[in-house]
Amino acid sequence: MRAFIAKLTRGIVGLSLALSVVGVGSSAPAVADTTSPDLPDYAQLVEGANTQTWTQKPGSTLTGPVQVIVHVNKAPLAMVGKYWTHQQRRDYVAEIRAEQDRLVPQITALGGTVVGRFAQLSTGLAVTIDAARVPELRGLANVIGVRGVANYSLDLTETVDWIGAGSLQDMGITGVHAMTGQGIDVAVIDSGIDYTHVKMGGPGTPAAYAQAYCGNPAATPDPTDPACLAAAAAPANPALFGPAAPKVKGGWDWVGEKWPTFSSSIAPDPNPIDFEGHGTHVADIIGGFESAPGAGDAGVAPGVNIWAFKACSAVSSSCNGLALLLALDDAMDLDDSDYGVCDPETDDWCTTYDPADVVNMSLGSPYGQPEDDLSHFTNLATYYGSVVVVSAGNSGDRPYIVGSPSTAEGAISVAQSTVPSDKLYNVRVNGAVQAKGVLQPWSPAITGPISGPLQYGNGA
Ligand SMILES: [Ca+2]
Ligand SMILES: [Ca+2]
Ligand SMILES: [Ca+2]
Repeated sequence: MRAFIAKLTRGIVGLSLALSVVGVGSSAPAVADTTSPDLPDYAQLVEGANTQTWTQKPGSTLTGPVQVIVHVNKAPLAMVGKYWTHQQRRDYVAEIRAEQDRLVPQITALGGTVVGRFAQLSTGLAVTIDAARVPELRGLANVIGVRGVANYSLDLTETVDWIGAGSLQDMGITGVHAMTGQGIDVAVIDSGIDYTHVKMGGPGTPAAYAQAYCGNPAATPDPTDPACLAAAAAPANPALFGPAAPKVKGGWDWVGEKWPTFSSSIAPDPNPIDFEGHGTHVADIIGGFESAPGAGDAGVAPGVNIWAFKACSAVSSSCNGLALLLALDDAMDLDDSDYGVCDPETDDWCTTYDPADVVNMSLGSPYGQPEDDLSHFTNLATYYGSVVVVSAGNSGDRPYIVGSPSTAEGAISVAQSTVPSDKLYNVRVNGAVQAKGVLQPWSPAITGPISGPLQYGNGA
């Protein structure tokens, strides 16, 4: 938690500095834009998606620690601040923080622990608390919703040329109009990114990765090695990660290195280096460079800037629900100017309104439900101006299987596609049951009858 607190503290320190400098000239935050037909009143929005969850059932007998988001009746920046000045936004973040600070002792008195705060997509608090106390949490003044935090699992799709991206890249248009995604900021919320990879503009050597992950080019990367854990949580090499890096321009690790295998809680740090691998693969598909000139293996949009927000485990295929929410909130202010990290008046690289142009989440939870905060955050992020792309899932062709948050109204839900070389085989079991089986291009060729024990999904 140390780095997490350090980041919040960094914001708070910056805030107090800016407030002390401004004084007379500061104006009150502008009135919320009420002319938009896209979203209802914020309280309605939260309550409307909150009517059927376990957190509201009066007879719930759940006990034991649960993680929840406590929503406050105050619209987040994504709903009100799109056209505000830097100072208006900073003032509003201070208002949000004050309201959150007012609630903290009340939550603590109920036995809860605050484990995260939001401002961009929610004004609420993430809280760990005994499930039996949730109704009391709901009853606190100015609290409009309490929802459980769900974890998600990683999905992966594999095709670039099949979707026509190669044709766009080959149209021969160069310069600022090149069809490569040049200048577009894409936030990849995933298992982190190996920014030493050659496709991310790094050296592309095992030694460079070992240096980044373990602090020693001769080390064998190992997520149980204390030296690796320390290096993977320390600030990254700015030549490979940050504004001066060739591809991965910034981000944050909202989950840390140990969850869930070696620790039950997240431990955010400033270094989203990937160990699991999924996030690097996804980032490469989105915007990887060619591995060598003329190699022809660039990603869909090799001109984009990539931002690495790590919310999925380094050591399993799970994504932490709270880390996902914190990551999506973080991606709405890429340079953290709303928290005082930079000032558009004095820093020419700093931008008042800079949500990621595109947010990618190749992850989900099957049978997606709307009463889910990641769906709620996704809708607000699209309202704010981001295009949010989420995988539909890898769970096959079944009714209602599509996962959240891809089921959010604002998300672009992307399902796996089969390429033309796929073959469809009928599988007949004892002559009575017939099912369809798909061989992927990488499957071994069938040379004769297949036989073996019949295994059901439930392990029987
Ligand atoms: Ca890390
Ligand atoms: Ca941010
Ligand atoms: Ca900003």
